Amino acid sequence: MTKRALITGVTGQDGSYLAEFLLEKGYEVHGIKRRASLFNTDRIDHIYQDPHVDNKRFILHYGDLTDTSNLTRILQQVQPDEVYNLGAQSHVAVSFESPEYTADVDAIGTLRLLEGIRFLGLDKKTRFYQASTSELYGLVQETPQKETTPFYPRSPYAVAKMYAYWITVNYREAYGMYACNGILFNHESPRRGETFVTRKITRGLANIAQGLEKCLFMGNMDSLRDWGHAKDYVRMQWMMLQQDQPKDYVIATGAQISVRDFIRMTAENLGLRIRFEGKGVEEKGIVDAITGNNAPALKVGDVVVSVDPRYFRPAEVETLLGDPSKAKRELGWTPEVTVDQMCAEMVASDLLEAKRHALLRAHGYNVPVSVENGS
Ligand code: NDP
Ligand code: GDR
Repeated sequence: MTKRALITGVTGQDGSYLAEFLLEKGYEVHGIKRRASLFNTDRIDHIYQDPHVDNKRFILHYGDLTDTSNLTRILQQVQPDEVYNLGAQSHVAVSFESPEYTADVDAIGTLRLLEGIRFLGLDKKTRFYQASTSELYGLVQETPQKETTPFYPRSPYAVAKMYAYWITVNYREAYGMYACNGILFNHESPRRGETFVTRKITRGLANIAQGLEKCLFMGNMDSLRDWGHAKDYVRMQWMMLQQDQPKDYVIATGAQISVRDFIRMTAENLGLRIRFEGKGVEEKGIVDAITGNNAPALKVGDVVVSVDPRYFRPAEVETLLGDPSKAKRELGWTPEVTVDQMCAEMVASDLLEAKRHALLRAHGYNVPVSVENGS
């Protein structure tokens, strides 16, 4: 029997990789996409299947995590074996601007799905995966963070995700549902949204390398993260739903670098010499990323990476480092892509795009390159 999966957030980074992965495994994949005034299916266009042909295995439904009747109807129609709840207002900085909306989508949206499954009597059939996050650890209480580390959320996003985490546990305990949380640390790819820090860096520096932008403006570059590749992490999402018992797992690489080091890594990939400027930079003696040369004068050809306080958050998560040993031990999962390999892949992809833009410009086409990254 063909298994049927329903993915919320199918148009996002993880949703697109997961849909590909499940299609390869022979699943019938249903995805929920939001109505938007422009096409928002860039990440899944390559797996789109013409609705007019028979036996299609990739089917999209309009929907929204804020809309209970819509979600219930889709659940009833699809009767999924597995639900992957990846949909979310997923940007931490934006959650400070839109805290109520973030709570509605990320917290109550999760409840709407769980309650829909229960209400429709699918609770013994449908397995549920919740996209939980390392942001739950926030102000960290223990390093490295594992499944038993206490939570201390530091943003409206993290607080909303904390509700989602516990309501998932609660439906498992109260109704015996197969429902589990993947506590995923940051994971990236060429499909990462442009306003998350790694993509902002690879895209921004690639644009600078092609003369499309002049300066990269950053927030807190001292932040430390445990970065992995999205492809490795969606494989784990599926593995978590194939076990005898539903359990929660930390998914991470177990290695950590700073935002500043990710900038350095990107610059090295592009062969750029960069210079950090702005508050806090001089005192720390951070001047030249590539040569280690502390010469204060800006040299011709240097790329300036400047601190812009508008990218600082009202409350910051300074450091995250995960301990994935439970996932390794019980599920045999190990990440395959290192942060260096991931960075190189992201740079190659963004450089190709920047070259395309530069070429069009050189031939007189006025192609605007969006540099609005207000987060
Ligand atoms: P993205 O931001 O790339 O994707 C989010 C998806 O959610 C998009 O498809 C988006 O649709 C959709 N969405 C947003 N609001 C709604 C809504 N109101 N109703 C329905 N769908 C909505 O996130 P990622 O793919 O990176 O992350 C997937 C999930 O994992 C998220 O829940 C995120 O919070 C969580 N997570 C991510 C981590 C990471 O490092 N990437 C780490 C830990 C957890 P649209 O395309 O229309 O905007
Ligand atoms: P994060 O990811 O908040 O960890 O949430 P993000 O890439 O946005 O920030 C990581 C760190 O970089 C610092 N930073 C900047 N961040 C952005 N976006 N823009 C900047 O200019 C900038 N300068 C410095 C941030 O302050 C932060 O410390 C991501 C999301 O995918 C969540 O959905 C997910 O739950 C967590 O990862 C795990």
